[in-house]
Amino acid sequence: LFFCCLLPSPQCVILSTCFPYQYHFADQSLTWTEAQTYCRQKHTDLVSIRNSEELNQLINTLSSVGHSSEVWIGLFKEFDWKWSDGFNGTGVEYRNWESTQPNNELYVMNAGTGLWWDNGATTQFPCVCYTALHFQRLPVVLTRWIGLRSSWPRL
Ligand SMILES: [Ca+2]
Repeated sequence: LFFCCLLPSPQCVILSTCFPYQYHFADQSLTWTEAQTYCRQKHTDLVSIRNSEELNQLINTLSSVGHSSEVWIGLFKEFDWKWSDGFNGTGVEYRNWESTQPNNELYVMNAGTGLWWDNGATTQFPCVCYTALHFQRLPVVLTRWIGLRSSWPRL
């Protein structure tokens, strides 16, 4: 789980565990490029997966809607593997290939097992999109309490 730090300051506290993205399952058969267009219109983009937590969240999202087979994710090949949303930070190299994959195709599908397969441009699957969640600020009372505590003298 991610620890969400709500105040980017020395007084930052870890309030709770949470997950920074909301995943949306789109139950219609689309090619990867159609799925990308759909996700960009309806949400933020096709989902990026950068670690096992996010992969688990993807699988949980699918099981919560009773879907246990293939979905497109945001990974595609343009010389190198890239994420549809342009993500290029920590975890950009995370992969969960099935042992025989990739085999020189362009677009990546997450199977019901959580393993990844590359596929061609005409293959159709449902997809998973995401939106980033925006966390609310700390309540004023809690912010004040943190401010007070930081002014306590050292013992
Ligand atoms: Ca393949």
